[in-house]
Amino acid sequence: GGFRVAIVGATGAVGQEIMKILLERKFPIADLKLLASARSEGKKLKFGDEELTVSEAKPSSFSGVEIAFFAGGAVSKELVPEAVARGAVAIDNSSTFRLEPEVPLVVPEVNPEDLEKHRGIISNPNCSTIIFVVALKPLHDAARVKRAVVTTMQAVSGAGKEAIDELLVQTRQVLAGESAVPRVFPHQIAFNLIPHIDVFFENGYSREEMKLLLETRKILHDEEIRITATTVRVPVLRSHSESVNIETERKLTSEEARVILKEAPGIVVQDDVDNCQYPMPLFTSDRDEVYVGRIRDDISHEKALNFWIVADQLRKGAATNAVQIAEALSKRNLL
Ligand code: 2RA
Repeated sequence: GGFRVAIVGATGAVGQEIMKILLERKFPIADLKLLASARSEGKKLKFGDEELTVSEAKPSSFSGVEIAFFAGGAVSKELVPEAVARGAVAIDNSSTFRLEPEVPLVVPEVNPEDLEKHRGIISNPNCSTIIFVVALKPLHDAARVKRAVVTTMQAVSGAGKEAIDELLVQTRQVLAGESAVPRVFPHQIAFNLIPHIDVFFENGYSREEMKLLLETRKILHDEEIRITATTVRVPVLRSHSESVNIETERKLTSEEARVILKEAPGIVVQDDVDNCQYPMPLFTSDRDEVYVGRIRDDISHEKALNFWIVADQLRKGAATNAVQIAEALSKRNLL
């Protein structure tokens, strides 16, 4: 038994994580095709006790494929429709189709029912959106969130393998008293913070900041919710962190919110400041849950709360969510 699976972008940070998660979660695979750009043709990658050879991703690569994971990037625009035309269901981590009306944008703990209406493509939300909506959804259901103010601190892994290497190399350069040369980011990232992820629009917001607003509205099916975001690149390797303030329709105390979050799917509450217990990237990396802490009433507003979210960007922020979508599709006989 098992599915005939393809991974496009298998050699990148997210593609490698998808392979790891498929094994870890024992997703049933009859055949796995590793696809990437021409320059990766012939590369050998380990998959459990097998060694698989990467081939160049082309339209013909998808013949016979049932599930095609797209790790992200511009290649999705051309190849996702080719995969679907050949009968595959495409789970796409790129932003290409996320806001298309007929494409479900899904976090399985939040809006699994949206999978029912897929027509071949399911989009994985942006990493900072995924971890945000996992924590927001239970509070939104309980007290209706009217507005959220979010500041993210995003690990370099969000910008891929080269970015991870860049942070490590620059850190060594600085410690060795050499000048750190920025290549992936607009400035040196080691020992720095860069409030600039993706391109800026006329309204002064970056595409990353607008994704949080537009994707959250689609996932929660709530076009009223107001969100203003600031997304920042920080010298952390794997996990994204988010400082959140929400204003709710019905007053929600921090005690009530803590109980709700403790019971919500995919969330671990780490909130005991007297014992220095709160979510931190060093702790959450290589885990799948969304960690929430620093839950407290907003002393400046009678119907608002602050909390702090941290989760592994490569796992729940990308690969784990994509594999969970495949599991949910299989369980609902939607493949
Ligand atoms: C980033 N969210 O962090 C984007 C893509 N993963 O760079």
